[in-house]
Amino acid sequence: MERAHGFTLIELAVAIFIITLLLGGILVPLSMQVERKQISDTQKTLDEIKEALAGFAIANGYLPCPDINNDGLEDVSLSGPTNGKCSSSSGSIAAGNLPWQTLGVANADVWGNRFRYVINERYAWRSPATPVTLSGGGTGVRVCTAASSCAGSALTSSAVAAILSLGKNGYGATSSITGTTNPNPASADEIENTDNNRDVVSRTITAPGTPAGEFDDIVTWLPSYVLFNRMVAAGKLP
Ligand SMILES: [Ca+2]
Ligand SMILES: [Ca+2]
Repeated sequence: MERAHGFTLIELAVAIFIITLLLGGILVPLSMQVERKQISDTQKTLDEIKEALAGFAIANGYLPCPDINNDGLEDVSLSGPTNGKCSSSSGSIAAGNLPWQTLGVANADVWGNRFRYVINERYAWRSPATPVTLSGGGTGVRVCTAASSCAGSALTSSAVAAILSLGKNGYGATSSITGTTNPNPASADEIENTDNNRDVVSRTITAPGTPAGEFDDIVTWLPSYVLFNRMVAAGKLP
């Protein structure tokens, strides 16, 4: 009598084990690929926003103020001693969310959170009539690679503005979906990017629990000389 050929239980178990290993090998890089795409899409959007900011300055002679009430429109003080200055002004810096509607750009990053916007407030003044001058002025936005030594690791100390996505974890960001603020960040470098002062951290992404601490913010900035160049080319400066 001939025995029917087929898989024994052990053979089946081995086959399933191998298939599981193969699937795992495919699926992990896939999720990594999606994340990489989300990050590069965000960088592209940040570059577009930077172009829109330069265009806004060419059209108006000043940059927009941050949005602080989540309606997408810049918030400018229209009376009193701060008349014509940003509502979010603190010292020489104004910080809040990107006024996406004022600029006509994306209203959120790929994770559904508003972009943050930190500006040397001098460039957003409505008075004097020409706040952007070749001599600059005020205290610039400082971009560095570590909050603990921002002066010593500065990439620039004179940026006109910085635009940030608070990354996949979105800590400290305003959610475009709920309109509320997400949980606050825990690491020093991510806290630096939500604390409304002139310092902004831009560095490589690191996971929670690593020596450098959790960091997934994506940052770009508008250097003063790039803005001057655009405005001179457009005949709006000097
Ligand atoms: Ca607003
Ligand atoms: Ca900061």
